[in-house]
Amino acid sequence: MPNPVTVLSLLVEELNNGRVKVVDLTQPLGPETPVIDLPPIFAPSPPLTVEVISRYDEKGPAWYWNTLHLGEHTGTHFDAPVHWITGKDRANNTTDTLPPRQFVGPACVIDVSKEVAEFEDFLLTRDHVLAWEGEHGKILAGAWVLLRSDWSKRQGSEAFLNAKADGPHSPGWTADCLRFLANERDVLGVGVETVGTDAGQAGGFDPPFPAHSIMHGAGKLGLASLSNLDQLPPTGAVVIAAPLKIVNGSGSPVRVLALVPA
Ligand code: 23J
Ligand code: MN
Repeated sequence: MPNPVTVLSLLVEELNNGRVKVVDLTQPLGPETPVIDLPPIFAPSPPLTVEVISRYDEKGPAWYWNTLHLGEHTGTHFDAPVHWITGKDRANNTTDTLPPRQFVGPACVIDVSKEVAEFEDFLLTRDHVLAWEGEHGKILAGAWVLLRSDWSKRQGSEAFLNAKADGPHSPGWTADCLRFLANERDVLGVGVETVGTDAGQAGGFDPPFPAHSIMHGAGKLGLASLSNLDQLPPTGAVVIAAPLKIVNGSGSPVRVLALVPA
């Protein structure tokens, strides 16, 4: 008897015949990978350093391997609810206790690349989301909302972090928009192409860092430093983003994949 056709056997067939593509939403992770630059009164997160343990040499004649040293929030990474004080007392709020169901979800991609090209401090509002929904349908509970800004196309740390005398400048979300997404749409989380889920100037917003404060306070997740969002349709992609199972971890570097209809 042939095996029954299931959604998973169909998925494998569609992957094999190219009707479903795997798009890598991850930046390369190396010593040059930009890391968030907080004001100097706060402790910095270190960039990646790599130390060779052995490379087919006297320290290990047949094997190559490295030791890594890096902040949890380096490069393309996952923010768990415990990362922010607003999420610190929630159940299952760490990288090792989040239900793995949350590591697979549909993506709503909001393209603001034209707006951001005109204004680097562009903030997505509730009305922008409502206009997007008018075109593409209501954002489903449990969906990732991904902000396509094309910011990942900026080459080098300086252009990517875009620090000025008054702090970094990069796009993000208004607090009102984030409350709408968390409370009225029950999203899985928000993802961005910039170094963190908040706008560059968000330290001065009310509340400070609203993407962190509001999303994590509601038990929602974050994805930062995403790439290739321009290869995703507005709806219809499925994102797989599973953090390392770090005990008590606040987040982790992550390989983010999207399954996309060709
Ligand atoms: C700590 C403080 C402020 C921010 C962040 C971390 C991040 O963006 C992050 O990577 O979670 S804005
Ligand atoms: Mn982070």
